[in-house]
Amino acid sequence: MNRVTITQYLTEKKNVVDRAIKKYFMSQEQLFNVMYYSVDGGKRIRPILAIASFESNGGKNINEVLPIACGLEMIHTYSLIHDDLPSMDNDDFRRGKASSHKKFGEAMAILSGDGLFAYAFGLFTEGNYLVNEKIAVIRAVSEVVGPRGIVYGQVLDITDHKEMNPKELRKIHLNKTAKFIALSIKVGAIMARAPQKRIERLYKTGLYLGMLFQYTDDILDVIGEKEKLGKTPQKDKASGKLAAPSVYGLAGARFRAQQYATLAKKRFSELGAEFNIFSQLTDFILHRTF
Ligand code: GRG
Repeated sequence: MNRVTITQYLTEKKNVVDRAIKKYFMSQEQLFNVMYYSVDGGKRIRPILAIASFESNGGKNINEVLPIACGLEMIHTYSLIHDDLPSMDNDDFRRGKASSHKKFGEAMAILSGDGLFAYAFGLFTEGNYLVNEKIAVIRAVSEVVGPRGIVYGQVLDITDHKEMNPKELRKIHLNKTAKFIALSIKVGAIMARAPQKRIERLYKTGLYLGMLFQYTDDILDVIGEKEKLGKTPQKDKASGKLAAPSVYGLAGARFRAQQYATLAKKRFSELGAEFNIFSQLTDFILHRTF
């Protein structure tokens, strides 16, 4: 698949996810409008990874994984809303528009994040099929979106770092980003009833992809454009955050991103031709500009 077709693949899947998500926000309640305001406009990388994994693992009926993919996006969006709050990263701009607290006030922003987090768990249990798989999904999700995953990553991220420490940087990247990316691939495999060994291999390989994702995020923070990114660049240096370019320099960060991509692609290719799409996704993430 060349660059045009991977773009087509991403567009197609994003449209499927966008349509599915919209159906969960038909309520005219103000809270639902506030939640949907933030959910709307993301790249949908995590749900797309879940769907790609489901299909690569032989899953046929996309409707079995779609509610779970949407739930992942809701949890991801909650984390962005809370990350943007004045007490956290304090950012007024997200997904190409005013961030939630800027538009609706801090209290509504916090509550909309809380609402999205809880709403997601309802989606993980939607329908009376694959009940055991859904329990495994909920277990995996709760491990990654809690105090041993993104919440821990956020705690490390807001901590004052006195020195440029590669070990600490790796811990932050792993917890705030890589585990969630790997989780997205894992839940697709669980829902496709993949063998346990492959689910574990996919999770481990997903961690490389997740590290790559955060490296490119850090690099784009230095070289990216606000309009294209849909968020404020040049924030890491301004806020004294530990990020790949501050630890390794821009060239060093690019080199390490390339290494993570190579590792990820090697592992994905070992899984067989059904997983080719993951090598294409890896290249896309390595070269992304938004
Ligand atoms: C639990 C409050 C709380 C936060 C924890 C770590 C974290 C979650 C939030 C920090 C936000 C952040 C910088 C996370 C790193 C992951 C990342 C690169 C997010 C941006 O994801 P994209 O690029 O964004 O997929 P879109 O908007 O396209 O979905």
